[in-house]
Amino acid sequence: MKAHLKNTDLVKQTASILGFDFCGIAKAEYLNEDARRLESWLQKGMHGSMHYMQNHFELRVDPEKLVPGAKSVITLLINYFPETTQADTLPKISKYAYGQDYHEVIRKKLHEFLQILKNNIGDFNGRGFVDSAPVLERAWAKKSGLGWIGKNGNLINKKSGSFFFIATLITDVDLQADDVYVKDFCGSCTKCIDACPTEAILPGKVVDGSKCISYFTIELKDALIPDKMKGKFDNWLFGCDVCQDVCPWNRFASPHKNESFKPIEAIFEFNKNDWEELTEEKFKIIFSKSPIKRTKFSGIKRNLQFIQSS
Ligand code: B12
Ligand code: SF4
Ligand code: SF4
Repeated sequence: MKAHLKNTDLVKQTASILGFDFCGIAKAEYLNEDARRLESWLQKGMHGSMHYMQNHFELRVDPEKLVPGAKSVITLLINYFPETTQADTLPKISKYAYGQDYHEVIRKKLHEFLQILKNNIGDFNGRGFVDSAPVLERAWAKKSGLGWIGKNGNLINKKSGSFFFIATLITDVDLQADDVYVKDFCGSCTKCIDACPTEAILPGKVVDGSKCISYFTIELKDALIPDKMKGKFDNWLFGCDVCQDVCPWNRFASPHKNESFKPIEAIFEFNKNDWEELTEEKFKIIFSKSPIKRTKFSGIKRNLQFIQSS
């Protein structure tokens, strides 16, 4: 068997052994169209106060800048759709934050991934990323045939919907790319646009980050949520799942079996009073391994106050 086919098999097998649900491969190349979309998004200020999005433009659109000699981009999806969801009366937490912090869980897996590949192939240049690096993860997932970008901006897989984390491995190993062509199955549906509480979903698959509840409740640091958003948060305390919950393709979502994403008890137990009475010390203990720590204790208190005053 030719070396690149043998290595491609190894990549796909390793992904499955390490518990990734889908694995796709794309040829590493400059992301022309995505660069234009990103540029226009930034120019319109849709990143709000997420200043990190303005940095490293060239790294985001050119894999060669992150890994010199890059030949292949491997995209890995990992399901986080839970078996049960919160009771309707509780302050809402986005499903991705029910369990342990995915950054840490996936980072460990990516490290193991690279180690397994190196043990078999020999040394090569390769770097794994999940969420926090200047990489257009959705664009690579689309390019490697794992799904299409929905009108709600999310990567949607026809078999399983959109409740997936995306991880990216860029390498100078030559691999067989997957078929890029994946049809867009949104059709004439507009459910996500109609349901978005803050009208953050614009035509042309553009999501105005600066209007998204996820931005206000997680990314907006040390600032108050603007009054004009009052009455629009529909009890979301951390993140927002509305545009995914209404998406017909998420009827095909099946519960994950990942122990690390098992919900922590507080998510299903804390009502408004419990959140209100929560002290900083307890917050730090209960959420020490949770993605919720990103917004810090002060962020959670601000969000709580905001939804209570709405
Ligand atoms: C900044 C950010 C946010 C911001 C801004 C959102 C946004 N629209 O960009 C905020 C805080 C609002 C946010 C919210 C959420 N996020 Co977020 N976020 C990111 C981050 C760090 C960067 C995204 C980015 O580069 N945005 C800039 C815009 C311009 O790029 P983009 O949305 O990725 O779209 C690109 C492509 O999709 C492409 N594209 C779109 N349509 C088309 C059509 C064609 C024809 C072509 C060629 C290209 C194309 O163009 C864009 C530029 O390349 C990524 C991680 C990463 N490094 O990629 C996670 C990420 C996108 N987020 C993720 C998640 C899970 C969420 C939430 C669901 C969390 C939640 N429940 O609260 C929400 C969903 C909101 C939404 N509807 O988009 C996941 C997405 C998983 C998936 N299945 O798609 C990611 C990949 C994190 C991860 N590693 O798993 N997020
Ligand atoms: S996550 Fe919520 S606020 Fe953000 S685009 Fe989707 S529905 Fe709108
Ligand atoms: S709700 Fe409809 S329009 Fe929105 S992403 Fe899903 S299929 Fe596409």
